[in-house]
Amino acid sequence: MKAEEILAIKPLILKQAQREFYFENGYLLLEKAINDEWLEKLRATVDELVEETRDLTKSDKKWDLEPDHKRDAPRLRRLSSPNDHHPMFWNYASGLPMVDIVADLVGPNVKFHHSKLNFKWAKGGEEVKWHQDIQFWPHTNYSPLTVGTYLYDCDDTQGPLGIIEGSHKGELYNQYDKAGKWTGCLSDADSAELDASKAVYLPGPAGSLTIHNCRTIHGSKPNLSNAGRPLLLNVYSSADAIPYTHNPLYSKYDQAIVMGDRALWADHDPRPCLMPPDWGGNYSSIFALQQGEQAGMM
Ligand SMILES: O=C(O)CCC(=O)C(=O)O
Repeated sequence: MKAEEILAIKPLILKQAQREFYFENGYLLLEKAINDEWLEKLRATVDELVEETRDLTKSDKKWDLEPDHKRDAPRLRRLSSPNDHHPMFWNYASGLPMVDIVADLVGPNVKFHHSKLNFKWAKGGEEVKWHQDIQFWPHTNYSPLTVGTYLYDCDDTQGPLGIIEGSHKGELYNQYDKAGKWTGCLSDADSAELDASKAVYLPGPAGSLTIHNCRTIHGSKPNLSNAGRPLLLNVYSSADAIPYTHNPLYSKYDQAIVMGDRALWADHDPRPCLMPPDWGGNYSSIFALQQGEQAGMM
């Protein structure tokens, strides 16, 4: 669906001005949109799952560990596809208020794509360099968006999500290096050219949502503070956006309709999209990739 068509439908939960802001700027911050009941359930689920990482010594398809992860001091970068690992996460991602919020931005037929929980552990949680998402998982249109949920308060020192305002209307960048290796981020030269005055960081109290469009340039600084920054990320699209490459974080819920109906017709945006490598089920996480730990990407 086109932005004008979505905006013409009465919103379920967002204010019209918030929807207009999203389409104009490519992002939205909804402070304290999620209540304490949800937060408590999600936090308890995370704590339960983190316990199982104590015996791990290397990253796998589920857990991305920081290099100095230890039994008595876990340091995690990412839990991939949390929705596949505990029903609480999927209840949250496919329930209210989440699906109403997303429907107000992609239209009444909403499809799920993938999820991840980025921890950004205290005292060193790693940087995510400026990048755009859609080159990782191209779709026939640019409706896909990512909703981030701050499970705890996140201030400026904890590496909140940052975005380049309005960049969803600009170009899609080449996320391969000169040797043809996928880097998953803008080159240093391209990053240096970005308009720094358009960089907006999105700290927020627990239960706040960050929403960014799949074309929006975004990233985050390292977390050098004493408190972690678990950010639960869920990706959705309009049902008429059809992926045409392998899902790098494949989920059993990939393509699940969480509101409305499946699309009978694909909607095509004429703007071209850079193709990712053939993931072949090999992707682990953007942290491993950007830190140069992931081999065989081309
Ligand atoms: O966790 C973050 O700060 C950003 C994550 C992100 O951009 C991604 O995983 O694509």
